[in-house]
Amino acid sequence: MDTPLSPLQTEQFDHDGYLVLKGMVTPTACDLMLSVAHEHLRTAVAPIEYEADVGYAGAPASRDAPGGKTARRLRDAWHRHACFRLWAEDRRLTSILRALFGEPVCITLAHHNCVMTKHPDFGTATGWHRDIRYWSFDKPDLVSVWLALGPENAHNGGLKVIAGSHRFEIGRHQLDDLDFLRPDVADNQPLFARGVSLDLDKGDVVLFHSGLFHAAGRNDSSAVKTSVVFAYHGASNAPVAGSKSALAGSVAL
Ligand SMILES: O=C(O)CCC(=O)C(=O)O
Repeated sequence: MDTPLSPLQTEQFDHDGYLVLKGMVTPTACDLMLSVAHEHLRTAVAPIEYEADVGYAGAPASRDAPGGKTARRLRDAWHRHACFRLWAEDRRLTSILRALFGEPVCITLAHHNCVMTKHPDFGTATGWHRDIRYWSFDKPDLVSVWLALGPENAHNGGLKVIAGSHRFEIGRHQLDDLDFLRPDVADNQPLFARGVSLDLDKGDVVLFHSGLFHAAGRNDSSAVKTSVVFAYHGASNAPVAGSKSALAGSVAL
């Protein structure tokens, strides 16, 4: 694709730190990914990260507690099934990322690389954070790619974002030990007030910069919410030697 994004879309991504691409993935491709995810959830195909492992507020205390085996992430989507890999290396997507990074791109096999689920029971909310907390790279400059396999909104725990927050200077006192924005800090209140919920339909894709603050609520619907999430970096942006990002490896696309 010669011009994968319009100048306006490129400007939106730079300015807001995120960009929604409506209907990028066909319902057929989404349904295949959904059916594989459901089967892997049903038969508990490893590796799985459970709500109890994530340990967010309200999560079951252990895997043996009620709801402790509620899946949060079907990890390693890249190796899990070809349908996820096909999406991760979709030429339309990689040309967009190449244009945004201004160089060839790699996918990191460290966080995210997963199918993310949010269950009505025991699925927990996620506080405001920047995804860069998951990785160690020379530059804090990755892009997460979130594919909605069904509707996502404020009711079922969809993403909320603070536009432009990838450029905000944040003081250490605003963050907790895990780099979440502290709900009790006065300086954070104007940031929270700027948060908006994204309304996504099946096949919609959100690209967001690893510096963008985002969060998500609980799932108050009756259906599991399922999304596929990968992250990418420019080929010249190397993982820090010895870090989890380096150990997990990246694949050049
Ligand atoms: O679905 C959620 O709760 C938010 C997920 C998220 O932002 C993350 O895991 O980094």
